[in-house]
Amino acid sequence: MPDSVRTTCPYCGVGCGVIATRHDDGRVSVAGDPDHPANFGRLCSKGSALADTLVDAERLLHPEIGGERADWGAALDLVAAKFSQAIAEHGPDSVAFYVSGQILTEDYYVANKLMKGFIGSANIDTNSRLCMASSVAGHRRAFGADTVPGTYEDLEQADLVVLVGSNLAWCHPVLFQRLEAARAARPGLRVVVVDPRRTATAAVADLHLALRPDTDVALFNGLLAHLAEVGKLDRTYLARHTSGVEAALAAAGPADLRAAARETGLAPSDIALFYRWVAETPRTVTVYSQGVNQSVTGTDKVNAILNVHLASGRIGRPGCGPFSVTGQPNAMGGREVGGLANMLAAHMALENPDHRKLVRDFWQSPRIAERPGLKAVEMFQAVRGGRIRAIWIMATNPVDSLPDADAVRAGLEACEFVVVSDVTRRTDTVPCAHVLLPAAAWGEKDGTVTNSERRISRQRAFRAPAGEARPDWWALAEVARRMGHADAFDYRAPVDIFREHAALSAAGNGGRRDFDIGAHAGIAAQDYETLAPFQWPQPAGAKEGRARFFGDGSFYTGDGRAVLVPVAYVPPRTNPRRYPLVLNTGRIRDQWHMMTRTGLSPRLFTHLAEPFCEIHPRDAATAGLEDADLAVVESPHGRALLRVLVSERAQQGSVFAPMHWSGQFSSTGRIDAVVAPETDPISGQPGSKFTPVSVRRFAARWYGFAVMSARPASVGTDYWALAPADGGVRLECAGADDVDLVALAGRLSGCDPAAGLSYLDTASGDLRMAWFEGERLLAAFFFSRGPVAVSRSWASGLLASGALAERERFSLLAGRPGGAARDIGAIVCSCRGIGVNQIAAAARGGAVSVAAIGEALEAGTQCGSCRSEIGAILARLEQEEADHAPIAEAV
Ligand SMILES: Nc1nc2c(c(=O)[nH]1)N[C@H]1C(S)=C(S)[C@@H](COP(=O)(O)OP(=O)(O)OC[C@H]3O[C@@H](n4cnc5c(=O)[nH]c(N)nc54)[C@H](O)[C@@H]3O)O[C@H]1N2
Ligand SMILES: Nc1nc2c(c(=O)[nH]1)N[C@H]1C(S)=C(S)[C@@H](COP(=O)(O)OP(=O)(O)OC[C@H]3O[C@@H](n4cnc5c(=O)[nH]c(N)nc54)[C@H](O)[C@@H]3O)O[C@H]1N2
Ligand code: SF4
Ligand SMILES: [Mo]
Repeated sequence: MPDSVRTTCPYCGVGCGVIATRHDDGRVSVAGDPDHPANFGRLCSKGSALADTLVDAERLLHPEIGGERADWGAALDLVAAKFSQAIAEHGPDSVAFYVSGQILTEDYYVANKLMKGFIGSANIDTNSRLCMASSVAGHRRAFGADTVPGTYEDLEQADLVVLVGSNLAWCHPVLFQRLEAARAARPGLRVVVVDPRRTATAAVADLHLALRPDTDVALFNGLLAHLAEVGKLDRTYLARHTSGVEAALAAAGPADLRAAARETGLAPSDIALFYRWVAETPRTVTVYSQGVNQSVTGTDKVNAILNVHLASGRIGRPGCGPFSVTGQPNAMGGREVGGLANMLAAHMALENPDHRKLVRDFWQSPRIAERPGLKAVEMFQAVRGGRIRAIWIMATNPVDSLPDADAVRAGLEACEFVVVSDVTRRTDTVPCAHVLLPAAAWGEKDGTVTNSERRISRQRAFRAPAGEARPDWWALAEVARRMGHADAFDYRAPVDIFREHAALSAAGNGGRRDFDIGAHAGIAAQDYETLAPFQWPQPAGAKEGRARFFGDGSFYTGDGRAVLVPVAYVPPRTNPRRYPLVLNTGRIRDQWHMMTRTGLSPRLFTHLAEPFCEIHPRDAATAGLEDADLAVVESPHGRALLRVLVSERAQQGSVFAPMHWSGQFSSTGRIDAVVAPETDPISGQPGSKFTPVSVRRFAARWYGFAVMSARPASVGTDYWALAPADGGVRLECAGADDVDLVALAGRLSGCDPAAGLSYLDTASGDLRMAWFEGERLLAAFFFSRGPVAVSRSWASGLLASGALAERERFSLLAGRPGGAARDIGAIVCSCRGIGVNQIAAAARGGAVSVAAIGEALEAGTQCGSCRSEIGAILARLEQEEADHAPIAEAV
């Protein structure tokens, strides 16, 4: 294998090009690919830590049946037999596949073909149901196809970028960097953020509209009405290329700022400013993400946004258009192969008999699914009800990521036959499996992915699969073969599948369907190897892909006109007496979903290392909560125990919790156990951002923080959260009952309680213990009656420091750095490991801008994801300089 391989980042939908280089000592390093048109060499914190995840430690290395090692042949035979048996006894709709936007297009294509064409059911759905389904449904209602019209350059060429329900700075960091670079070059480019929370993205916006949760339709209906009132509708465009404008305007109601302000909770002046900016800016791009999609009114939110763009003719031209950014690396690829239960392959429609015939003829399949299958939430309800008797879960963790997650787990535990394909055994879904199939991971498998701007890029292997891991497409094809479909699944390599997928996209197309990559239908294996990133569509004969759709005003509806869908605003349902707050959930900067991969990188935990809930100071006061307390967040579905972060970033009435903490990293951080399984009636997407909850203080008798050189086999305290650290792990814990803390520390660290150093402050009750092997730290524990006030970065740093001077060893018992040792404070820039205290010191030394901090410390110079936080620290410092107050640890 060559030393350097061009591939694509396996995390977010920006789809950055990555160069992986193997060094002589076997080490792999990664860098951004300067030639990739998504990132031009940039990477974010997660992308640049990819090499840390290439460890075999927790990998699933061979198949297992019933918890015992098995060989591939036996495992595949069993899967085929169990699926065949269920189908024979209970029909094709008694089995299901639940797949993921994190498998490659080739894997996805095979899964969809097997289920829809050969098993004959449409019971294949994907975690994209939790992610993009409302956008898909909205696009199809408006455009007649699931088409993303624009391209990343539009954000750079726009004069106004409106980010709705998108924390772009943390979730699509490289695209955000491109936007920031464009703003720096052209200060006239304005950014508006529509998000109930003051996110890192909102913090740098020209205008932040912190609307009440789920009131977006009121805001955008109001905008449509405003554009009509001030004469900014493009009447020519509307007449030529659209239908439905009158109905949409009627549904939006009269222009009424005060009504919009009442529904959204925003100041009328802020709404007026926003409306004015949109009205006067033809080059407007509206980027939207999960604050829009993950809602019981998600599809209507999408169409309210699309209506504004269609009504003003701002679509399909440079620098303007609606832009749904995708979350997962291959969310788009999954949509292209028809991985959703209500879609057919190649953007064809399951409900269209001509399409069904076309696909069936193309596949030469014995049957074709005739009606939509079960959507994710319904699918797992059917598992629970015993209607699904065999399910194959691939590259997703429904036990953590679906709403009402405890019920999902109970369903899987009761299911007759569960197959899980994953790369790791450390997930909460793995224990539910009867058969475990080890999948080849990023860097070990070949195929293609499509990013948010419809750009198809290659993922390429640069290392041998761990153990007996095999690519997902192979496992699927082997099962298909064993179910009697050998000829149709006779693929030898991913290129065979890609060729077929490309050919199907072109079959009977002739411009009638948006997705057409016919130019690649005959691609040679060698050309697939070197395939450069391209945007679809690229029909047969086209030299290159196309950047934009709809510039010509023709759409994929029956009459070729776009549809403005009338959407009525419906206020969200709450239950203020029992559940006074609304739980909002989402992402943090340095973690990816359930942390199965980012969780392997100590540096990605330096920013935030615990499951938390962000709550407004007034709500905290009402609930009797203080910063760093623990809180029970509860809904009728379940509860979570989380660290409290009191912050004005939260809107009053809302609490925010990250989605990332699974049972692998915490006792009770699984937030989806709390989230309600309410879905959008059109898209079936859950409203993961809106669950009425109660929040109360958890009465802990003791709190602990520890660093240890090895992960304990189990923790078992009421609250705990583990995170890797250089040289070991760090642990937060707490309990409601008094326990023997010395014995607890001994059990967790595996050290003899009598052999360590310890210090008990009888007045405060603080207890500190440390164990050493020679001069090297083995474990240190800090217990306190209240939340433990010890610098986490300092204590964790000592684990990896090797021999400690006597003074440093004793400083552990004092609970703070002694002598010359400096506490760098909480890490802000995880790429360079720069803490808040270092930033503060540099600022006092004269580095008072984000750029100057970058020059002085290199903080914020690699991925740039922390730049808005550095800015916030500088602003706070300036304020505090005035007050002569010391600066606290960030976050
Ligand atoms: N670091 C990181 N990046 C990721 C991922 C990750 O796990 N970690 N996952 C990837 C995936 S799969 C996805 S889907 C994307 C998601 O990317 P985003 O959608 O940007 O991320 P989220 O944090 O889920 O939610 C975005 C925002 O929606 C806001 N919101 C909540 N309710 C409402 C509302 O009613 N209206 C509006 N307007 N906003 C609301 C939330 O406050 C939140 O800030 O991120 C991708 N990128
Ligand atoms: N409350 C709440 N819940 C949410 C969300 C939210 O915002 N709030 N967001 C939702 C969204 S948008 C999404 S996308 C989902 C994400 O949630 P999940 O889909 O559950 O996310 P992951 O934990 O990334 O699961 C991917 C799994 O695939 C494994 N894997 C990685 N590569 C491969 C491979 O090549 N083959 C196989 N077979 N396995 C592989 C990983 O180890 C991991 O276990 O969560 C959803 N749930
Ligand atoms: S922005 Fe970050 S996570 Fe997303 S593709 Fe690029 S490097 Fe990967
Ligand atoms: Mo997602």
